[in-house]
Amino acid sequence: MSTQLGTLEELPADYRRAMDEAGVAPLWPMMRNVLPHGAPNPVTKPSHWAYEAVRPLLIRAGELTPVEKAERRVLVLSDQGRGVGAMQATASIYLGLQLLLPGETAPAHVHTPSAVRIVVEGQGGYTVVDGEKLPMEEGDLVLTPGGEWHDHGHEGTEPVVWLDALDLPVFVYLEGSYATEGPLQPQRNRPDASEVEYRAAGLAPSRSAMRARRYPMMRYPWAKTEAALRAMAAHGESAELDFINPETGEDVLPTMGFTAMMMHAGEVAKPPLRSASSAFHVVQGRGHSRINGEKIEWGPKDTFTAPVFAQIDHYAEEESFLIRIHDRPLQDKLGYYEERVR
Ligand code: GTQ
Repeated sequence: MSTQLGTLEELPADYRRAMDEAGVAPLWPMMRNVLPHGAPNPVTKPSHWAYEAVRPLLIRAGELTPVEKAERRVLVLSDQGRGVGAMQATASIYLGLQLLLPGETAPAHVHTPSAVRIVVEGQGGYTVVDGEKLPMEEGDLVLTPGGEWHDHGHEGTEPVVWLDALDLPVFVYLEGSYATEGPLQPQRNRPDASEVEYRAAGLAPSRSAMRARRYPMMRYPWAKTEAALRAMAAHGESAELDFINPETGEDVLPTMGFTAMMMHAGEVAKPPLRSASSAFHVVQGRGHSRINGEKIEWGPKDTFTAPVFAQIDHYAEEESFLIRIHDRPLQDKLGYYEERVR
């Protein structure tokens, strides 16, 4: 039913020159580029980063570039559809692997984009957010929401690596991305809120005594996440839990959402087609996924991505735990998040 739209070549040369000079262009030859029929036409391609391939390069970065010369010592995971150097893993999600060596600190700064760290390996790392010292253990999710000061440190003896997920591409696109630098923060002498204030599901600090913070919980310890997934999956098939703000029940950040998934060995998961893009980080386990027909074989600590509306089949060859990073919260706010049955 779609009519063939006119092309640029059909138009007389003098008219095209005159439009150029006037700084205008006809919409109709470009219409389907920006408004394709039925579904978007993503630039993003399924991409996969094997941790065993990236880790040696990260360790070498530790030898070549002192943290003082890097501010953040990060290797950026670039979407294959955009090419190496692209600061996008999907249209809206930036991913990087960050290395901190024993005794190092990464200076305090604050920026407009929000970040989440997913700890990949090592012990003794920590992030200070708005004065609160957050320990970083493998699989932990640590938030540094936009507008909150944060610095990183390392009190252990082996390298610490984490995966950074930022909504940086959105802020760059909006010409809203910038940072301010400052001195390392004094640390509050108390355990983080996940340990003392929101330790048990269904309990929160008494309303009479508290001034609710916008981001009340900054760390989601993996030990608790894994225990919750195991309890759920013990009574059925695969389990998936959303990470939420314990005060509002909403997503942990304005633009990015996170889930924890558990699949039993031999299990297959076929989620609906989603308008959100996604990245998967393998906390533990091994398997493969077919993303739009492309096979990605994944192992522990690997990361892979799927474009919007991708057909995704996961096969767990071993018991597997994945963290899914997605941009549904942003799409919800823009009013177009959608799922399609397959
Ligand atoms: O740790 O604050 O991967 O500001 C990119 C930008 C990490 C960070 C990144 C950042 C950070």
